[in-house]
Amino acid sequence: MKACFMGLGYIGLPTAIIAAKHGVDIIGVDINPSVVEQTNAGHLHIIEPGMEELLQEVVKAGKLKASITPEVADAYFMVVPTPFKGNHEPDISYVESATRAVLPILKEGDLYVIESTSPVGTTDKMRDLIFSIRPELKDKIHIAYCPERVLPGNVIYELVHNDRVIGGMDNASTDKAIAFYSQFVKGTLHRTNCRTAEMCKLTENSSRDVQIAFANELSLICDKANINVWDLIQLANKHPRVNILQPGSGVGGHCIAVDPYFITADFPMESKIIADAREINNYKSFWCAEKIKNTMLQFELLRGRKPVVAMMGLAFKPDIDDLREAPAKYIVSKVMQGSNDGEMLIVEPNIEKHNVYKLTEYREAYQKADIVAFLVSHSVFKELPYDENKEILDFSGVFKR
Ligand code: SAJ
Repeated sequence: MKACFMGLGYIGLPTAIIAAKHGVDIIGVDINPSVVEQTNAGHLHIIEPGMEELLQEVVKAGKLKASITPEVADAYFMVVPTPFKGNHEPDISYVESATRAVLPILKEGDLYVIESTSPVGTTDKMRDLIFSIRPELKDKIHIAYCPERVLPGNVIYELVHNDRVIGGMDNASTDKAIAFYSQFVKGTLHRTNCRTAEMCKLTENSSRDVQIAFANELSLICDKANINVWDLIQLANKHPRVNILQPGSGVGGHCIAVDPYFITADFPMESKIIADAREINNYKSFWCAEKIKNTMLQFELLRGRKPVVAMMGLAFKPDIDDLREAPAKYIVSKVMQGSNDGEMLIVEPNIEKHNVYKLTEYREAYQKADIVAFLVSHSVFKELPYDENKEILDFSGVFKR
């Protein structure tokens, strides 16, 4: 079995590596020559614990080879980004160009799968594209949509153990895709059609976004009502059918803050809660920035000097070094914009250097600061002693009980 993975990013590369480890011969394709070069040299260009060792193993064994052009295979996987355009409209142009790149080499009996998070109807569109250019392949190839579900940081485990949803264009396509994934997935492979599988991925991440928005909304209410939101949620969650998530400084990353827009763009009249949740989660970051700025002003008014402010955390969630689409980065830049309100200490214990900010060691920053804003609840922050002499803005629940 030979498989060609189009896209060697955060999902394509780990999936290709795990499939190779389970005996599939892999051609990994990326348009970025540096990614191809690094992959062939056994250097993992993404951040994922334990994955580089596996990459080196499969490259050495000759099971995985990276290239800038696709090669003839038995199965093709589109694992490329689907960002959004200016008005939060999904952009499927990378899926389309990856599909066009494999089109000339597709042959009877092949499997074509889209894994990229995609708006409903994308697989139908790509099927139409394939058959418009290669009409002789009609009913002769297998087409399916199979979204990934892995949590960054825990990919090695989740790629193998999570259940997956597989939506074929027809039963034979679903069978063929299930046969491929069952080579390395131990979780259950659930059968459905393409449109349901596409919507399922969007639903999973929108569901989490809506639940986080509920927690963030509660945090705004509690701030006004002078109630500790962390205590409140803990108590409410003692109810057997209540399970509220945690508020924070906003929702970041490249999935949950993006995918709901793929629903709201296509179904604007029907997706009120999903759209509101996006707004609430975005607003939460703005609110945090305003809260820090106001606390700085108050400090100066009361103490007659400018405060030292510690901004704790830059990553998009706890205990990772991934800063992509991080609310904390937005908050730091918003607070610093046009502000000469004192000394700013920027902290991110999971990275050594940042290309824009000078980083301060977290204990030193905490000790020096008058105002401490916890933007991410990294585990190391939880070991700091609560200091009542400081203004502590605990947006991410570092000191929650
Ligand atoms: N967050 C909160 N409060 C919470 C939980 C999370 O504010 O209670 C914030 C985080 O700090 C972060 C953001 O939400 O900024 C997203 O973090 P996350 O851990 O919820 O999710 P991701 O983006 O790392 O991964 C998600 C996962 N989807 C779901 O849990 C439904 C993962 O399984 C998907 O594979 C991934 O998106 C993806 O690639 O789509």
